[in-house]
Amino acid sequence: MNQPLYVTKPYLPPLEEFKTYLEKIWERQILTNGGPFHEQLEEELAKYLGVKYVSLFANGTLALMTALQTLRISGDVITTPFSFAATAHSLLWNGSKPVFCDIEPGTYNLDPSKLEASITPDTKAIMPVHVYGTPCKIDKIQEIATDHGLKVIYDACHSFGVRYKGESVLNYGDLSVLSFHATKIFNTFEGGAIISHDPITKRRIDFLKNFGFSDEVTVVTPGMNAKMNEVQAAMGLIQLKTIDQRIERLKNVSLNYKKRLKNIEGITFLDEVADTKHNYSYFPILIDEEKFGVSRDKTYELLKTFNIFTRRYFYPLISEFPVYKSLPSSNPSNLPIATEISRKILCLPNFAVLTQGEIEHVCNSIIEIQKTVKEEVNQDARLVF
Ligand code: T4K
Repeated sequence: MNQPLYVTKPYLPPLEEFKTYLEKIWERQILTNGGPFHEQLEEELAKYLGVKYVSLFANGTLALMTALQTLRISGDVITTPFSFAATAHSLLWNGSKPVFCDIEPGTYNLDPSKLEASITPDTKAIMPVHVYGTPCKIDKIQEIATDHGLKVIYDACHSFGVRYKGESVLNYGDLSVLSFHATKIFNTFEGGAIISHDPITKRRIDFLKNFGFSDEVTVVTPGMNAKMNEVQAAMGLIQLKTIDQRIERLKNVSLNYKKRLKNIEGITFLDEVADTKHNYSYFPILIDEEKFGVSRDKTYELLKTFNIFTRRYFYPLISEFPVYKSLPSSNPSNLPIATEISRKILCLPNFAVLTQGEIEHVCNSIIEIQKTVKEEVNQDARLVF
C-alpha cells in the first residue's frame, strides 16, 4: 500500500539548518518577548509581503482576537459561514455577534451584493475571509464599509504571499490577519500575524499582545499574552528562504491536477481571479453528485480506502455548529450558496513535494471510484428489471 496522502504536509527545513538557529537561541538565552529572531522576522516578512507593519503572534486565532481588540470592535460583525471555526469564534470571544452573510459561487467569498442587506444599526465591522487565498471583492467591500462607517478586518489566514492588482492583498481593509499554522504554506509550527498600515496601530497591537505593557512598569491596556517565541520565529526565517520555490511548485501541482481532472463530468475547480498572483495553497474541487454519479461524502470515504485523506474544508458551515445554529442569520435559507458549496467541496492533497505519481494516484482513484460506483448502480438497476 502507498504511504498515506494527507491533505497537506508541513514544510520542514533540513534539521541541520534549524540547529544552527537553535544554537544562537541557546547562546543568547533570549527565548521570547520580542527577541532578535522575532524582530528580524517582522522586518523580513514586511519586506517579503510588501506591507508596512507586521506584528507576530503565537497563532492566527489570537491574532484575530487581538485585531478586534485593536479596533475596539464590539457589536455585530458581518462574516462568512464558509471558513474555519476560528473566524467566528474570535468574534464571540470578543463579545461580538457574528452575522452570517452568503458567499458568491465564483470565489466562495462573501458576496458583496448581499452584504448591505445584513447591515443594521448594530453592525460595527465586516470580517471577510480570502478563502483558499482567493481575494475577496475587495473594492466593493471597501466601498460598502466606507458608506456605512464600518471597519474591515480580513481573515487572510490562507493568503500568505497573495497579490492583487500588483500589491499585497494584505494592504486592503483596516487590518489583515495571517496564520502560520503547521498546515499553512508558510509555517512557524503555530503562529500568526496582524498586518497594519500605520505606526500608532502597530504600537497598540504590540501592547495588546504583551499584557498591555508599554514599558517595564506601565500597563496602558488590558492586553493578553499572544507573543511569538524565538523558536517559532527562527522557523519562520528559514521558511522564508524557500517560500517562492514552494509556491512555484504548488502552481505546478494545481496545473497538473486541472489537466488530469478537467474531463471528469461532475468535477469543477475554483476559478483563478483576474489581476491576482495566487499562492495555490489549497486545491479544492466541487463534486456534483448528479453528474459525477457519487456523492462528495461517499467519494471522501472511498478515497480513504486508497490511503488518501482529503478534507471537507469547510463542512459543516460555521453557522451549522450548535453554538451558532440559533442565530437568525444561520438559517440555511439565508445562506443558499454557502450551503451548496459546503455539500460539494473536497480539498485534495496539496503540498509542494507532492509528486507527479501521487497526483496520478489521487486522480486515478477518483476516476476508479466513479467507475466502480456507476457499475454497481447499473448492476442494481439490471437486477430490479
Ligand atoms: N481562519 C482561517 C480561515 C483558518 O483556516 C484558520 C486555521 C484560522 C483562522 C486559525 O488560525 P490558527 O489559529 O490555526 O493559526 C487545520 C489547522 O489546524 C488550522 O490552522 C487551519 N485553519 C484549518 C483549515 O486546518 P484541521 O483540524 O484540519 O487540522 P489537522 O490537524 O486535522 O491537519 C490536517 C492534516 O494535515 C492532517 O490530516 C495531517 C496534516 N498535518 C497536520 C499537522 C497539524 C501534518 O502532516 N502535520 C501536522 O503537524 O485544522
